[in-house]
Amino acid sequence: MIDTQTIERLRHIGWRGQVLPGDGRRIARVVAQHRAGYELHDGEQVFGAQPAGHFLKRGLDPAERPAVGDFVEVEPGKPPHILTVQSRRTVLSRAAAGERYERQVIATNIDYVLVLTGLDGDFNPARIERYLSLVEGSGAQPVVVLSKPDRTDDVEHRIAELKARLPEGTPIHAINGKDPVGAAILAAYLKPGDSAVLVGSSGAGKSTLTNTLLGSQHMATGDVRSHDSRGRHTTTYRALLQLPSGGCLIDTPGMRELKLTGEENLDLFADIEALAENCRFADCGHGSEPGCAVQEALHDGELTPDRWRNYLKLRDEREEQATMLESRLRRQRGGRPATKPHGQRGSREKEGW
Ligand SMILES: Nc1nc2c(ncn2[C@@H]2O[C@H](COP(=O)(O)OP(=O)(O)O)[C@@H](O)[C@H]2O)c(=O)[nH]1
Ligand SMILES: [Mg+2]
Ligand SMILES: [Zn+2]
Repeated sequence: MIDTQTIERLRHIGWRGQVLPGDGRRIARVVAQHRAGYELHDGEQVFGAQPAGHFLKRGLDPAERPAVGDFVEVEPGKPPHILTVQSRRTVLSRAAAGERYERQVIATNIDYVLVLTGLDGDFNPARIERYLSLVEGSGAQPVVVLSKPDRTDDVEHRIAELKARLPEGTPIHAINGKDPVGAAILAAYLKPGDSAVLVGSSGAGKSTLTNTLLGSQHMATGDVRSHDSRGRHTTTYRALLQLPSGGCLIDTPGMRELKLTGEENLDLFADIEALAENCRFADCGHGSEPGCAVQEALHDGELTPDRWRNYLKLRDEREEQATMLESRLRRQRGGRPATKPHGQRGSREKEGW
């Protein structure tokens, strides 16, 4: 169905589709997910909706359920029901903490991932690399945003450190989250129809920056419902917000653990992988072997020990997660569970941040 007005409206909330569904269904975007259901935006108004029964089936990969950022087809009714999730342009996900392998969708249909890190005690290049590894698999572009530049006198040095460490061309901006003039530089990633998601530790300044970007529309962050089913007053948290710039911004709660999903390719460390090709022995363990190109680069200062350690850690984690993902997929296909090729790895180290 072609309905230019509706299509135009949907463009405002980041829809890139061409054809509307028939059958009286409408398209809307998931702006929040609550225990009690979803909040959707159709470019004009926000309304609550329930997932159709097939989304609640046991054994369904949680990553297939509607998530913030999704465009969904909705069947009108009281309440309206989400029937299908339209195919996702990009998906940022992580693996859930814990023993069982489970992918968790952070946000979908996003163009940019704003990786926010405070320039105070929060600053941690290895964690930024972890975020960038997850972003690599998402299809979205990473942007490093350093908040709280007023909390250190080391801004230039830290930017230089990151520039040397991260892939060339990765945008890096230092922005005081409370300063609208400084935050305006992010407009380049929030053009009309664009969507960006803010990720970073709790306390990094995501909500502060979101409010600054919202400017006079500040109040739109919290809608007060007159009553819920119990008659209490509740505040509805909305994750996806339309900004005055025309873009959509998704704020996320701080995530303590950001496990790789196993689908990453770690292009971020391509230079280290290329380096290791130059070791004298094909099976070099990069320890005390003679002719080890890695040890040489570490010795020359070309490779920092911190980045090398982080690479090894992320590489092992990705491998372990990929094995779990593989066996999960095999089980879904009805085959027998795969046994781990590496035997049981004892360590289930938790991130200390
Ligand atoms: N000095 C300074 N404080 C900031 C900045 N950005 C955020 N904050 C403060 O950091 C704290 C946590 O911010 P918040 O936005 O809630 O972080 P979130 O958990 O990532 O959403 C608040 O007290 C903010 O006022 C900044 O650029 N400079
Ligand atoms: Mg917050
Ligand atoms: Zn080596």
